[in-house]
Amino acid sequence: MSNSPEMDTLRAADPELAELIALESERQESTIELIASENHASPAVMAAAGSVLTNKYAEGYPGRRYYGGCVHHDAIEQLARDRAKQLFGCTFANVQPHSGAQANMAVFMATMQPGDTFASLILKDGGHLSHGMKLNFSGTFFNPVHYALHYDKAHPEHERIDYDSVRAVCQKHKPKALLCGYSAYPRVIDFAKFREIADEVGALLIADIAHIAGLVAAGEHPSPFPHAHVVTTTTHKSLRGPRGGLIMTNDEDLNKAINRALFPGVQGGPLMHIIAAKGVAFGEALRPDFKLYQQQVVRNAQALAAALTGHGYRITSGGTDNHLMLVDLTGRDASLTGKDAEAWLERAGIITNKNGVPDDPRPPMTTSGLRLGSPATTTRGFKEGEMTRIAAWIDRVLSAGLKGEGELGEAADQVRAEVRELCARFPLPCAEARCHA
Ligand code: DSN
Repeated sequence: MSNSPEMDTLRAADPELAELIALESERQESTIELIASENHASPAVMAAAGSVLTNKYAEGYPGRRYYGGCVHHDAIEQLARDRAKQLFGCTFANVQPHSGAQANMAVFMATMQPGDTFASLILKDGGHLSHGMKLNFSGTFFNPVHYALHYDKAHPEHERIDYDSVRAVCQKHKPKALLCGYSAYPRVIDFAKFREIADEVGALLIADIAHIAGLVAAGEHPSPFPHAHVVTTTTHKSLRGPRGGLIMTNDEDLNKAINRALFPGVQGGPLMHIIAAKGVAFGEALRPDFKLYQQQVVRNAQALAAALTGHGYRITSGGTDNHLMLVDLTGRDASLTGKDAEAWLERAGIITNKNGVPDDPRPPMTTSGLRLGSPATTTRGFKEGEMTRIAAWIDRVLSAGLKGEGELGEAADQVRAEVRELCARFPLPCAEARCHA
C-alpha cells in the first residue's frame, strides 16, 4: 500500500505501527472532513515535519542557544519568524509554541500575575478552553469574567458578539486583558471595536485567531493588527501548516516578556522540525493561490450553510462569514442531538464534531448542534456543487436516523459508497504526491 520510501522503511521496521498509519491514511482519503479546525497539510509541510530536525535540541532563540550545533536551526527559525511577520504584517513573531493553548499560556504568564482578571467569551458560546474554562490553567490560576452573545431572536445581531456586554463586563471588572477570537463563531470579529473597549479600561487586547488565521493571512477576514496588542494562533487549522502555535506582537517590551514566558517559562526545547514545517506553510500562505484557496473556503462554507438551510436546518446567527457554521439540529427536529448526528454521519463517511449552540440546554457531551467547516474539503478541491451534495447527504442520513436503526443502516451504507466515490475523484495532496501510505 505504501508508495513512499519513508513508509517502506517504517513498514520494514515496525509493521504494526505502519499498518495503523496506513489505515488512518485510508480513512482520511475516503471520508469527507468537515471538522472546522482540521485540514490537510501539504507534502512539503509534512516532509519538513518528518525531517532530521527532530534530532536536535535548540533551547533558546536564534543567536542565543543553550546548545552547540544550532547554526542551521538559527537560520530555519529566523526564516519562519520572518515569513510569519510578512504574512501577518507585524514586527515580532515567536514560532516556538507547541500549540495554541501553550501560546495562550505564555501570553497570560507574560501579561498577568496569578489571580489577575481577564475578560473573554464564555466557552459554551464559542470560546475556548484556554480562555478561562475552570479546569484549564487559565481558569485555575487567573480570574476569568465573561461577556456574552446577543440572545434575542428579534435582534438583528442575535447570536453575535454583544459589544455592549463586552463593554459592561470590562467597565465592571476592569480586567488586565480582554480576549477575543473563538472556536465556534461564524461571524466577523470587529477588532477595532474590541480595542476601543480595551483602551477605555486600560486592558491589553489579546486576539486568538487560531480558527481564522488562514483567512486573516489571505486578507479574507480583517486583521487583528494594529488593534490587538498580542495575537496568538495555531498553525494547523485554516492556515494549513503543521500542528503548532504562534505568537505575534508589534510591541518590543511585550515581545521580550512573551519570549521569556514561553521559554523557559512554559516550554523547554523547541520542536525544530515543526518550526521548519511552519516556515514552509507560511511560505505557501504567502503565495497568490493561498488567497484563492481562502476565498473558496468562505464560498464553500456559505454554500453548505445555504443548502442545509434549504433542508430545514437552522444555522446559528443566520449563516456564516468565515470557514465554519454551527448547525442547530433542533431546528430540523427537536429530538436530534449533536451526539447522535456525529455518530450517524461518521457511519456514512462524513466526519463532524458535536458542538453546543448558543444557550444550548444540552450538556457538552450531547449538544444540540454540529460545528461544520470547509477548510479541509476545500483543500481537496471541493467547490459549491460538492458542498451542496454534502448537505443533501447530511439530511439523508439524519432523516433516516430519526426513523430508526434499519433506515439509518441502509442510508449510511448508500451515502458511504457515494462519499467514497466522490473522494476518489478528489485525491488529497499527499496521495497525489505519493508521500504516505
Ligand atoms: N480544539 C480546537 C477546535 O476544534 O476548535 C480548538 O483548540
